[in-house]
Amino acid sequence: MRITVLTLFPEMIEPFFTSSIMKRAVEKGIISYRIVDIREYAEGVHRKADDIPYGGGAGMVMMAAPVSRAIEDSGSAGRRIVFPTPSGRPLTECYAEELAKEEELCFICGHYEGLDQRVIDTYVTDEISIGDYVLSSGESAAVVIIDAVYRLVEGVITPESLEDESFSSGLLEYPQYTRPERYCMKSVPSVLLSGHHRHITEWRCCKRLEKTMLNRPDLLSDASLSIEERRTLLKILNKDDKGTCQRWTLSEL
Ligand code: 6GU
Repeated sequence: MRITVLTLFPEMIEPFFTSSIMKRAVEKGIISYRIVDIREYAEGVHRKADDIPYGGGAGMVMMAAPVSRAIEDSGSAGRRIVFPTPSGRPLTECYAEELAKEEELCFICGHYEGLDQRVIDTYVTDEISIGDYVLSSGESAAVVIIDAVYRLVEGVITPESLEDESFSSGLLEYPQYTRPERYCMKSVPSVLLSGHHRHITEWRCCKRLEKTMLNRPDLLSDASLSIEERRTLLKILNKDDKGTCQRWTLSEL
């Protein structure tokens, strides 16, 4: 996958591509990237890339011309072009999977109050929001979107790592532990030391349901739960599968 990032602040983007798993993906040749400084396409001695909004209001708007020139010059016109914005379509794992199929992705990082709508109308294929809050810059949102997408590209991480994780089944992840067995008076749950694979699977299933119920109850209605998972969920909810209340304690989980 080839990733192009258009930005007024290249120094905010570069470290992401030269660190950790992304660094390895770039070295392996699975991902290639290009960071384009929009200011290089701005005119005048001051290389002005933003101006006041028509109709009044606070803040500055990124000008159409420098951004358009950067898009055209990078050969991204007509490709999938993402504009991270709080007023975009919400990013989900499913959306990330769709973007991961692309050979080429371009990101325009907005700053100030926004980007001239004519650039969006002409070039942008995807306006994406990463959540219901406002960030001061599009760069951090672009990095979040790129991270969610590139890791799904074949060869970046092992298929086993993707299999069990949050959202892939519609549920959140179970807790993980590593050595030592005791740390600060806290022990690793004994089931994980038992070597009993069925019990471990059941415990993890239970924890995923419990965590999802506590942190993201909205996900449960959409998750396709097996009969066994439904039974476990009912048990967590303190009921048996006939809806009768049972006595149950936290330590059983
Ligand atoms: Cl994509 N950009 C900005 N600036 N703020 C956001 C966002 C994006 N998504 C949520 N908040």
